[in-house]
Amino acid sequence: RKNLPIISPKQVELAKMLLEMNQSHLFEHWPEPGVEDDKKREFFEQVARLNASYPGGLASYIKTARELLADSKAGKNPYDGFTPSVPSGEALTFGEDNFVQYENAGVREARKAAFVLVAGGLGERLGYNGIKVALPLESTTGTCFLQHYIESILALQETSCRLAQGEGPTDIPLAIMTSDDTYSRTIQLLEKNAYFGMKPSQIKLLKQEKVACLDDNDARLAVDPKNKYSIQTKPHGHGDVHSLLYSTGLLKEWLDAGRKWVLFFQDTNGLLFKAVPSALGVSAIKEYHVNSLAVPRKAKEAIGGITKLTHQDGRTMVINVEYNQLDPLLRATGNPDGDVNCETGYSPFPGNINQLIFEIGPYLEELSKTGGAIKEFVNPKYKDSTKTAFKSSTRLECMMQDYPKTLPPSARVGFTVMDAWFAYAPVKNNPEDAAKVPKGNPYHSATSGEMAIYKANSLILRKAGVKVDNPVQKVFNGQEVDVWPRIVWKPKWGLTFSDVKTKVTGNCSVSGNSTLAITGQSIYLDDLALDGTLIIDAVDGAEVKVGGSVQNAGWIIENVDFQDTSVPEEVRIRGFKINKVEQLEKTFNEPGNFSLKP
Ligand code: UGB
Repeated sequence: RKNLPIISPKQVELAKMLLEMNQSHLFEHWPEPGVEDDKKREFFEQVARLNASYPGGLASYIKTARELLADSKAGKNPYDGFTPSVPSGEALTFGEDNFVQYENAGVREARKAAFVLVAGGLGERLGYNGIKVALPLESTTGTCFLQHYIESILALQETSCRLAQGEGPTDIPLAIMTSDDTYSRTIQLLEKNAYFGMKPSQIKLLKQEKVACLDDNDARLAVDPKNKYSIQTKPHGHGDVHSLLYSTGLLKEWLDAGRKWVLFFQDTNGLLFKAVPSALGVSAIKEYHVNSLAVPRKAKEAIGGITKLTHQDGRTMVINVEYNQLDPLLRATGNPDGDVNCETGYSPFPGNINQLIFEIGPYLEELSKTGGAIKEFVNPKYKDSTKTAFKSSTRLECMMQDYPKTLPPSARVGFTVMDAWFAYAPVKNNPEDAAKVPKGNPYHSATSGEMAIYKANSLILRKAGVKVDNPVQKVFNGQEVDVWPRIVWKPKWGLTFSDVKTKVTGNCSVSGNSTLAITGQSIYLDDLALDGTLIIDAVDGAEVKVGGSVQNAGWIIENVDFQDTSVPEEVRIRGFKINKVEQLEKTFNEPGNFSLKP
């Protein structure tokens, strides 16, 4: 205490708390008062921030850390007493009648929704230097993830509000959770692009704080090796989103404005919005408080498994079990082979894609009890088997999908399984790691993420009656992928399967080496035979019928090596670039009816 500068009474309280919590080492190397007092004050400012941003404050963080570290040292299994089994949920097949019904219900419901994008992660696994939402989801139009997400929400808003004929809430809000790593670059991206057409007031940026690192099993806070007046911090995980929505009052604001649903999603899944309308329809019709989207999952694939857990005392819950925990849990509960594929060729446990839909009322009620605190975990890397020292400092972490862990059994927790081809193609792995993914498992790379968009759009057009050629196999950055015709459209052109069907008539065909980019809303394909590249845009109010034969040399995909630093990073991580040799490009700038028949 003798080393403290003059500080406010609040800061004195914080200092006392730290001493009571056995953190006196933080002050050990401080010089006498008068020396570096500014830095000491900065230290207390940081402590105040860490204290305020954690439900229950720093004392509670340290207490939980001690408990979790003791459990980890004792080798305690968090799933002790639980037996896993395969849960039952709603399974949807794209284009089938019940899928279309759910889509229709979901679109009607969408005006009562709010979206939350968790984008605080830097994506270390991808090794990309920018923020992930700024990456193009495909290189045909170069649209970035954030633009695509915003345009998808605007398309949902437009259709949903039109169907509601002015009743109820409009302007679907979007909250983006950022961190110190992503906050400024996310704002810059939005400002530079006029918020991609959304009203700035519709978008709220939240910022998650990092949490204090821990040096040992007694949860002694780690001093930053580069600054003795600072506590080392690391990200706490995407689970922070719940306490942020609660503490900022945003959730309450949404509920008060008549909103019913909140949809959480991750930073790089270009297929997601093809699954959103039907999944929201499932939530509405089944009255789910919590609905997790899932896809068939290959055994041991690095995505969590949705699992039913039954405790010896009779408690049950349907929850995501992270991929590194599912296999040991199965082995420990009478399944000696662990996590293996069943006769379908997939693990019987559906894969969690961390797209979650919550009903706001019950969600807010729960958060008012917990303050948004989520069950945490700790993952220390020990120096040796005595588990007394760490290789490097650790910290508590939390995941947004663990929210249902504190819910009472009466909560309606369900999930919806969809084929991955139209629901899930994240960009998470760098080229080298992706190339090592076992054959048959998804790469989850920039290469596969882009190819998945073309495949999904090709298959959707096929289902709508267009003759689309089969894909060809190619290898990019060591990954073998199917290359379908490069078909892309704006969300407002084909938000749902029913929308796409109304846009396609007659005998249409698209050849394997074609590119089709549709960026206007009212563009109708009627007896179109495409063998080459067609880029077509129309302002709102222009209705364009496109038919006849379009033939040209088109756009050609060329290999790029990911190590070739002369090529921009966002290009070389996909392993190919597009050589725009020849195209038919047409823009209709005036309202009215038009026909394009080359
Ligand atoms: N994120 C944050 O916003 N803040 C953080 O502190 C950390 C991340 P990752 P992860 O879909 O394949 C999840 O790192 O956590 C954002 C599920 O837990 O891409 O390894 C970040 O910006 C897992 O069950 O994924 O694994 C990104 O948008 C499985 O479903 C999102 O959180 C897996 O995703 C996810 O972060 C998957």
